[in-house]
Amino acid sequence: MKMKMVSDGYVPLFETNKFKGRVMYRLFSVSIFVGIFFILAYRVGHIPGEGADGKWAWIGLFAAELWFGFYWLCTQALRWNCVYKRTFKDRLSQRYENDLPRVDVFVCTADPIIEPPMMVINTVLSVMAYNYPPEKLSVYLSDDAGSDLTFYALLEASHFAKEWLPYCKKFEVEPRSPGAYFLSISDPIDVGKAKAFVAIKKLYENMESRIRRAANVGRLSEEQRSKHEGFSQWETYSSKQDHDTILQILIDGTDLNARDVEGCSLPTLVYLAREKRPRYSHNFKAGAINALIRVSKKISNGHIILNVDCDMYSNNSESVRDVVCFFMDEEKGYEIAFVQFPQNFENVTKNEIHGSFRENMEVEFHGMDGYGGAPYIGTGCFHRRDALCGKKFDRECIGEWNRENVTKREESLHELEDKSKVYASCTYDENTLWGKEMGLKYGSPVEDLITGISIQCRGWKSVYFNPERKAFLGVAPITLSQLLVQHKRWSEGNFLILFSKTSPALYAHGRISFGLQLGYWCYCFWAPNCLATLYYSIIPSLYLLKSTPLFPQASSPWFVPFAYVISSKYSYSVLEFLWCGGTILGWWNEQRIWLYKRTSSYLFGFIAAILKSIGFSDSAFVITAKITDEDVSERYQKEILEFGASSPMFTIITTLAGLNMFCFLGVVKKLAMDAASIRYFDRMVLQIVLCFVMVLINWPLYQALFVRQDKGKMPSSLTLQSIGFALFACTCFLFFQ
Ligand SMILES: *[C@@H]1O[C@H](CO)[C@@H](O)[C@H](O)[C@H]1NC(C)=O
Ligand SMILES: CC(=O)N[C@H]1CO[C@H](CO)[C@@H](O)[C@@H]1O
Repeated sequence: MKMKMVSDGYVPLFETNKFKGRVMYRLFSVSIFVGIFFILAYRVGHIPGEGADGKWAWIGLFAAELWFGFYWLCTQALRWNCVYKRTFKDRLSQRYENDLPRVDVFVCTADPIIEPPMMVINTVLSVMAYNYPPEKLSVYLSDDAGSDLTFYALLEASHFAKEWLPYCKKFEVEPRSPGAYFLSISDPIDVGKAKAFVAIKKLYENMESRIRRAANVGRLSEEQRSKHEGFSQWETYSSKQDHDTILQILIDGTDLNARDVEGCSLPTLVYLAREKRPRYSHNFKAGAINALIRVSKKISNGHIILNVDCDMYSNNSESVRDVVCFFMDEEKGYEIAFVQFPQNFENVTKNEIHGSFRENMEVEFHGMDGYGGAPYIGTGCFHRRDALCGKKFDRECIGEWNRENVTKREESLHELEDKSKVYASCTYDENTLWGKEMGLKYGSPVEDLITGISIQCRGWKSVYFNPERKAFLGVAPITLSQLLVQHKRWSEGNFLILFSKTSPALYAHGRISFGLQLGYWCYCFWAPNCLATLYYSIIPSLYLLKSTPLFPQASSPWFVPFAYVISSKYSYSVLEFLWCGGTILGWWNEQRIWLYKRTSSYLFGFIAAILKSIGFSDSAFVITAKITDEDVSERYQKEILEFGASSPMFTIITTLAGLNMFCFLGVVKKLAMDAASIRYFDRMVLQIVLCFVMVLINWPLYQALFVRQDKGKMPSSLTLQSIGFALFACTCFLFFQ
C-alpha cells in the first residue's frame, strides 16, 4: 500500500530549499581563493636571503598562512551548499494520525548539585507534554548520580503531570516547561483561565518548595520515603560509584488506571540509575544512553529516540510531529537516521560576551545538511532506533513501522522492572558490540560527533532542522573558564576523531560525500589551529620592536591581496553574523572569544590529544570551576568577563595580551620619536594594524588586569606572573636574537 502512494500523487511531508544567494557566495568565495593564492605566492617569492633578519619568521608565517588557507578551504564546504528544511505537519496528521510511531525520550542527568532536580523535572515535564498521543510517548530519566533526591523530584513531577498535561492541552500552553511558562507569563486576563492558572501555579510552587526544602536539607525524611516503595531500592546503595541498578516505572502508560485528572492516558515515565561499581568503567554519558537504549527496548521499544540534556527544555510542543514528518516521508524518509535540532541557549545576554554558536547553528550545519549529513551534537537529536543500534542502511526497511502490531504485555509491572534491570548492569556490555558498533561509541570525549559520523558511514543520511521558533532551550556557561574548559575537551576529542577508526579523513572517504568530509574536518582541526594562531599573534608583533617587516609595504602591489582578503573576509563575517540575528558588539565579542579559545583551549586540547595518543593520560589538565554565586551571574548579566580564579589558560591569554601591549607601546614610542616615522609606518603597516587589533580586542582583559576591583578581576598573582612572562619574552627577543 505504501509503495503505491509513492508512485501516484506523492505529496511530500517535508521540503528542502536551497539558499538563494549561493551563486553570489560562490563567486565571492572564489575571489578570496585567488587572493589567498597571491598571498602565498608573495611569501614564496620574497623569502629573505640567507642571514637576513627574519628569515625563519618569514618561513613560519608562510606555514601559518598555508594552514589558514587550508582551514579556510574547509570552512567553504560548510557554506557552499546550504539548505533549509520545512515540514508539513497537517499532511502528517491527515495521513498518519492513527499510525504515528512510538517515541522514547531520554533525559540525562549526572549530578544533583550542578543540575538541580527542579531543572531536571522541568525538562521532563516539558517533553511529557509534547502534543503527541500519550500512549506512544515514553520518557526516561537517566540519573548517573543515583540520587534519591532526583528520584523524589521525579516522583513529585509524576503527580504534578496529572494536572499539568491536561492544563497544557486545554489552554494550549507554550512553552510546556512549567518553570519557563510561569516566568514568561503574567496573570491572564480571562476569568476562566485565571482561575485555572492560579490553581496550577499554586500546585507548582508547593511542589517546588517541597523539593527545594529536601534539596537544602540534603536528604529525605522517613515520611517522604514511606510514600513510595521505590525508595526501598536505596537500601543497598553505598555511593554514587557503587550501587545496584535502580529502576522504577513511575507511570505505566499501558495501565488503564494511569490517568490524568481529565481521564486521559499519560505517557510512560521511568527512572533509571544504572548499576555502578568502582571496578568497572561506566563510560560516562555514552554508557548511560546505551543502558537506556536497552532498557527502553524492553519497556516501550519506541521507533524514534530523542535524547536531550536535562538543562534543555522543550520550547515547542510540536517538535515531535516535525520530526515524524521527516521519518515518515514516503520518498525520502527511510534513509534518514537522525534529525538534529540546533542548540540554543535561553540564558545568554544580548551581546553574548562568551561568543555563541550562532554561525555554526545558523549557517554551517545548514551547509553540512546540504551534503546530507548534519552532525549529531549530543542533545536535541531524534534518532531512528535501528540506525542508532548499528543497523546498516538498507532499502528494504521501508514502512516496517506500520506493519508491526503492538502486543499486549504478559508480565506484571514488577516482573517487567526486574527483567529490564539486567540491561542496565555494569557488565552487560562487556565483550559485546555496545560502544563499538551499537549505540553511542565509548572512549571519546565527543561521543556524539563520532557516533554521528559512524552512522553516516553506514549509509544513512541525517537532517538538520532549524525552525524559526527554537525547539530546545538550554543554559549557557556563565563564566569564561567554564567555556574554555568545555572547548578544551571538545577540541581534544574532535582532533582524536581524526585518528580513530571512524576518521573522517580515511575511513569515511568514499562512505560520505567529500563536502561533508571537509565539513567535519573543520571541527576535527579545531585543536591544531592553535599553532598558527599563536604564531600570528606573537611573532609579527615582536618583529615590530626590531622594525623588521614581515608583510608587504603599503605602497607595494603585493599589499592588495592582503588588504582584499582581510577586509572582505571580515566584512563578510560581520554581515553573516548580523544576518544570523547577532549584534555588531556581539560579533566583536565573538572575535575575542575566538582568539581566547584558539590560544588557550585548543592549545591544551592539542597537547592533551598528543599525550593521549602516545599513551599518557591527561587528568592533570582537568580544570573545573563551577562557581555560581550571586556576583558572578550579576556580572554576567552586565556583560563583564569573569576571571576571578587562577587557571593556566588565563595565564596564556594574559601573557599574550601583555606582550602585544608592550609591542604596541614600542611602536607608539617609535612613531612619536623617530623622524622617519612615515617610512616606518609604510613598511610596517600590516604588522602595526595586527598588533593594534590585538590590543583593542584585549581591552576588557586589560581592565580586568589593571582597573577592576570586583571579585571577577584577574587575580594579582596571575597578573604579575603574566606581565613578567611578557616582559621577559620581549627583552629576550630584543637582546639575544
Ligand atoms: C520559545 O517559545 C515561545 C512560545 O512559547 C516563543 O515565543 C519564543 O520565541 C521561543 N523562543 C525562541 C528562542 O525561539
Ligand atoms: C537572561 C536570563 O535568562 N538570565 C537568567 C540566567 O540564569 C540565572 C540563574 O541561573 C537567572 O537568575 C537569570 O535570570
